[in-house]
Amino acid sequence: MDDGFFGLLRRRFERAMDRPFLRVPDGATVTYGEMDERSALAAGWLRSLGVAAGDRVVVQLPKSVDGVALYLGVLRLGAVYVPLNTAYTPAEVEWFVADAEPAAVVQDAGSLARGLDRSQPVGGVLERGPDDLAALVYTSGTTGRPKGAMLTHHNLASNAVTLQQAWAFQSSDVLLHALPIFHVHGLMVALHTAMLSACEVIFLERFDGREVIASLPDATVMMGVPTHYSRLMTLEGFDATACSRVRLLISGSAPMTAELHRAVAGRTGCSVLERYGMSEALMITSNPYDGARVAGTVGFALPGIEVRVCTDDGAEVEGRAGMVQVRGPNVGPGYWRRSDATSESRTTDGWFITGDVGRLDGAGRLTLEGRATDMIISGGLNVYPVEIEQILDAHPAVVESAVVGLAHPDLGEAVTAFVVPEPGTSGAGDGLTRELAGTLTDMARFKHPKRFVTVEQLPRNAMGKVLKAELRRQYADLFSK
Ligand code: MLC
Repeated sequence: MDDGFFGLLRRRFERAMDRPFLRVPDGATVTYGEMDERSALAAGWLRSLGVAAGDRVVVQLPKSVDGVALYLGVLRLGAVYVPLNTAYTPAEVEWFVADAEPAAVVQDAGSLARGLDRSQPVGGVLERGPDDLAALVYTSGTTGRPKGAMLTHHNLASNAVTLQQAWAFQSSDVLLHALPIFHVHGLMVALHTAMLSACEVIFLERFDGREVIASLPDATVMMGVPTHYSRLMTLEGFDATACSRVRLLISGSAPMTAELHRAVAGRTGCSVLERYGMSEALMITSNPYDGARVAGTVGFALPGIEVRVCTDDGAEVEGRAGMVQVRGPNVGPGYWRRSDATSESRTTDGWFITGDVGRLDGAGRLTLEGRATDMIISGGLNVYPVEIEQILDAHPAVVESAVVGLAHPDLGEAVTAFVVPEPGTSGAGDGLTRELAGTLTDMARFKHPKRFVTVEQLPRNAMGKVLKAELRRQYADLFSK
């Protein structure tokens, strides 16, 4: 037993109590010492609500300093953090709560602030073993039923230490943070690395291109999804002068096109460092800090982590496309209460099957080439077509539907629904579209199709399987017109 991931952070904080941690938009700064105290209050508040070690705490809150304190309070108490996208609807949250069976659900920032102000701090750090759960991060699945990816204290700690070293984080860094903190990227890549370095974080409530550009001159590092960079490219002021202190622009959560990579370098003088990861395995590969960052590739396996590419029959290949598999201290123990999904995601010799298709070159550099599943990544958020198709197909005016991701200049991929209306359906146009959009109200807005296209039939192969690749090819320019 040891004191887990929070213990590791705490030992770092102890040497940095007076140092600034979060700089918030009104200019105020929260020091590491203040955050330490606030997290002790959060642990006390949770304890007063009956939360004990091992219990899940579901959190759906706007990004805030108290939200960070709550996360650290959960870890400090040895409980399990379950972050939810603020866009999830009450019906979606209900599902997650039923699955996670939490001891507490925190959705109200006001109650959290009052709770912290009144609680008795828990100053110590509860003992935790490396294999104890620290977080459950929900991801949807190919069946449309979300799964909670389990992450242990050891997963979090090992990945944070690896990233801090790989990206040369120092206490003198200033990280520009405009990501949400309910996902791995904003929480476990950005904040963990910063906290482990005890550096300062410019903590923006959300991504706003102008605000980011106004903050850039103080920053040494920024992390974002490709959509953040493509939005910055549409604005004046995203240039080498704004980036004069920046030593590192990092991109992840979705593929960055080689074109965008080159455009950012041309404007700012910074070669974006693209890295690759996922909720189930945190960060897996990264382009080098020292060395060529090759546009369109996600770099090399991080130290201590192994990546291989295998064909369907399990043969390991180099220079050819296959399924990307990973093994290492970053890989979580599986899906919460889903031993079926856990074993499906492992090879018999214990590697985690990512679901991404990629190619390794002779030097070990990975290029991603697609996905084995039809998952869509829209603006850095994963969307599973089946979830939407099931609802559309249930509508009486719909024979069948197919949801695909089409290239989109802002979102990377945009959710697009192809719908075959029942013969004789009068409004196979706007009327039907409005009606169908209305059936999706229990689903977070970011998953809603950006476009509905009515078609007479869906393309199929000889086996009757819908050819989504064919739809993607035929309608490739839908969003660029
Ligand atoms: C918002 N909207 C989206 C969307 N985000 N639609 C599709 N895809 C998205 N990603 C929609 C809203 O539903 C709303 O629609 C409208 O856009 C305006 O909402 P908003 O909240 O004002 O949007 P905006 O602030 O512009 O957000 C866009 C964004 C944001 C790209 C800045 O989505 C974002 O920060 N994405 C990053 C996600 C992230 O952190 N991913 C990491 C996953 S971890 P309407 O119809 O209601 O008007 C992971 C592992 C790893 O993948 O390796 O990192």
